[in-house]
Amino acid sequence: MPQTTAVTSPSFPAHRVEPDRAGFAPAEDGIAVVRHDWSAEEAAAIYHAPFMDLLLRAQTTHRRAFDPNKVQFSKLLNVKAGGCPEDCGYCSQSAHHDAGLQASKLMDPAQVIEEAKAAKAAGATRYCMGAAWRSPKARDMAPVIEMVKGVKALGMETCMTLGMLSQDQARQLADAGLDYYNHNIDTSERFYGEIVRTRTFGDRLETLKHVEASGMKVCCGGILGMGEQPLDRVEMLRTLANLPEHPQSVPVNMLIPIPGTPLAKAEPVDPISFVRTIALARILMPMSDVRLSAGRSAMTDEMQALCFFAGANSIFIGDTLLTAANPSEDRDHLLLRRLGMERLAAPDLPALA
Ligand code: SAM
Ligand code: DTB
Ligand code: SF4
Repeated sequence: MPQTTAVTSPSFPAHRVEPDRAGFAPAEDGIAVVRHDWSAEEAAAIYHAPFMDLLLRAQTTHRRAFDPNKVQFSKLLNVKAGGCPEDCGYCSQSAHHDAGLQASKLMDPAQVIEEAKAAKAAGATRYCMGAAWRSPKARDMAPVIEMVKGVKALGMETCMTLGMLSQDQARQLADAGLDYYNHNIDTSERFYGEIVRTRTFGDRLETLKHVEASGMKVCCGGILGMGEQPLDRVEMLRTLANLPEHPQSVPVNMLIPIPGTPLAKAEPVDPISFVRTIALARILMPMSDVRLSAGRSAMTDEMQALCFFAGANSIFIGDTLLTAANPSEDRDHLLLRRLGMERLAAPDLPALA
């Protein structure tokens, strides 16, 4: 019998139910069962299940904890572009590749706060600031902390992705009020070395431990379409689901192939396999936000709709991610309107007009 912890959403009464053999409570129990002991066989069986069974199960799981017609909006800002010493094969910002990107210095915090105001006006409830660093230097901490405090003062949730963090740096960011730290494992442990050679999978887990210990929420996911096998997608998600705490936010990116990077000519991922991965993330981590992240510009509306049905409940809004394109505000609003979906409003933000 797998170990389970019953976790309820605010709208459901707290009670404990026995999961079925695959670890799921019957749908009518209205409860999300959070497990940390998924076996490789179980996770692979879910990923490879008949598509209709998989989607129904993912959507049923989703409804136990979330309003299925609401989507959370996050906005990204690259606060320090390019010149990164890491060699991540997908990234336009690595100094190892020639993607033609102009490197920049760390932005002025006042300017970042102005940009955040515009994002809030566009409906974003979370502001995510990224820097192309292996890890922040001591002198970077003061301006970064000023950014966190300024953006939080606008009533937005804050997220940062600055590379590896020491325990002390994680504590400083937590003390400044940073809500989330994004640090992706990107793929399975066995495939990781094919994509990144300047750090290890273990290095990533080490930073995640520091983030978790600091009390910040963890945002951790990966990328599909880098030449990985289905097993790598399953194992990536199983690694996250078997952590002592599930990441509160799980971004699933579809590779944006960037000319000049080693993955510029990677074979695109099959959309059905992408949706399967979203569904698996939702099923393995029933209480976590699953973000349909990079790559939406290359997705059809129908593919995005299937991703929402499979349990994705968050997107990045705005024309630009960090360096690459994202769908326009108009396209996103039209899509959500066609689907009868709405932005998830933060308690202190007005509903979308
Ligand atoms: N330097 C920090 C780090 O790597 O931790 C943060 C920035 S990094 C750009 C954040 C994440 O964006 C990566 O871990 C990867 O998952 C995703 N990403 C980067 N380039 C991408 C691309 N071309 N297509 C899809 N996702 C990408
Ligand atoms: C994540 O998983 N995806 C975001 C965020 N975390 C930082 C970044 C996507 C980057 C896409 C490529 C680019 O804009 O350069
Ligand atoms: Fe640097 Fe992050 Fe890009 Fe890797 S993904 S090269 S660490 S900016």
